[in-house]
Amino acid sequence: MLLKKLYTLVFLRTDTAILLGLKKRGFGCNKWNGFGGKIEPKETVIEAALRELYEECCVTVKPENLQSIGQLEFTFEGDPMMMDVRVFSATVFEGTPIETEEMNPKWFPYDQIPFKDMWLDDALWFPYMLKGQPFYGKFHYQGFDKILHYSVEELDSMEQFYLKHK
Ligand code: 8OG
Repeated sequence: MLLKKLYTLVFLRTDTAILLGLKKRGFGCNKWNGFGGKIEPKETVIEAALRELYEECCVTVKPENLQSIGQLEFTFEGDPMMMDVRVFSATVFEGTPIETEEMNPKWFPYDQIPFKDMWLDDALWFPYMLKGQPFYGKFHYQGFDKILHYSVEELDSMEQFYLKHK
């Protein structure tokens, strides 16, 4: 049986750049990524996304300014746990990103995204996110450095996707 754990992942964007954070500890340490983490009991996905964003870079986003843009599912050879990652983006936010115990934030122009220092799969689904195309990606890893197989599907909307996958 496949077990499932929910995670959030938030990207702040401007017209010219995307905010990434260099993860300083734990899973994905030393990789650039968006801001997010596990959902706590009794929290909604949106609440968790906003809490993690604030904890990791001290930026606030109003729930209505959080755009649901994708879902990612990660499985690892020999591991029954599936990571179900809900991806969001926001262009309206308050505060200046600052370094925290978990992340060191930095703005990257869109043509300078550091894919070689990010999760391998990111290069495969970032193009959808960057053009605002809702997506559903599935990646099956062997270890953390090899993708055995994957798919990325374009969706009409995330709302329709979640209605079908309830
Ligand atoms: O709580 P923790 O920091 O361990 O949560 C992991 C975060 O990393 C969470 O935001 C989801 C995110 N994440 C993965 N796998 C991948 C991946 O392959 N690519 C990206 N961009 N983020 C990932 O868990």
